[in-house]
Amino acid sequence: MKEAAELLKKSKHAVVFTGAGISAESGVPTFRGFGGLWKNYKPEELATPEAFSRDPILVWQFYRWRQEIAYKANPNPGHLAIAKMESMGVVKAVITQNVDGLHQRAGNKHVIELHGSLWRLRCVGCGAVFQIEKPVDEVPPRCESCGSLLRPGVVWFGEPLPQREYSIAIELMEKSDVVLVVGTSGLVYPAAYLPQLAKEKGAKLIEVNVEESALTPLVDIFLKGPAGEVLPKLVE
Ligand code: BJW
Ligand code: ZN
Repeated sequence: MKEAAELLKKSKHAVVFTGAGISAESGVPTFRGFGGLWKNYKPEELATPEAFSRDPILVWQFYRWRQEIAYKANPNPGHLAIAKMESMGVVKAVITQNVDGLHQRAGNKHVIELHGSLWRLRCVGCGAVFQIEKPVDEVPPRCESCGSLLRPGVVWFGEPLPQREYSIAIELMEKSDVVLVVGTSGLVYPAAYLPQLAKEKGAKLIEVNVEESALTPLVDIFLKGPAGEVLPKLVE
């Protein structure tokens, strides 16, 4: 813990890379593991473009439920510690796989959303993008300008990551000297490739997780425990 805190303090360009585990203590379910969404729901029936064409109402019921959970949730001490690291100038950016918007609500200004957001909708007809603040009222929602279906602005399996976000993330990782990896299984690509890239470019990796992940063999320091307990200790 002390060593990790020192590394962060001395860093010139530290970046945080987060997954669903950072929001677990806010009551937002993770995907894999205990209580994970993919234990009870099949990703191929809910989180692919094919699923959406087949049954947009079913897919939207799932995402409206996820919006409701995220809407009621609040940033936890883990999110707040990361926000403090950014305001102190220790952390330059947060690269997240999460779609819940909790890093922004915690106060982080520089957040790269690799897998999109629950709070953006995109028209499948005209491509218009709508920013929302609350869960959708009706499912499926429709486009104000052309009447086509709106889809959740998230990245489904088989879809490319948003180009701009992905290239900013690569640049940040290449520049980083310390990467703090929090609450991700490291199983989903190409996102999981980013900490590996930083490592190849010479960065030190610190991981916070309740259990070992696919990225653990790569890291220099592994801090075992819930993000909401470990991260506040790092900024003390
Ligand atoms: C705690 C904690 C606490 C718990 N404190 N820790 C290479 C190899 C094999 C397969 C592929 C490959 N490259 C691509 C693929 C295919 C696929 C993929 O990766 N599949 C694997 C699963 C096998 N990838 C894709 O399809 C990607 N697209 C793509 O490759 O496109 C190519 C293409 C190019 C050009 C044209 C067309 C196509 C897209 C992947 C999109 C992933 N989307 C999802 C859903 C987003 C929308 C939604 O939210 O519904 O993103 S899937 C889901 O997984 C979500 C997450 O962001 C992502 C990562 O999960 P995460 O965050 O790591 O969560 P968990 O649940 O896995 O782990 C939680 C962790 O927290 C655990 O470790 C716990 O221990 C820990 N934890 N409590 C700290 N309190
Ligand atoms: Zn439209």
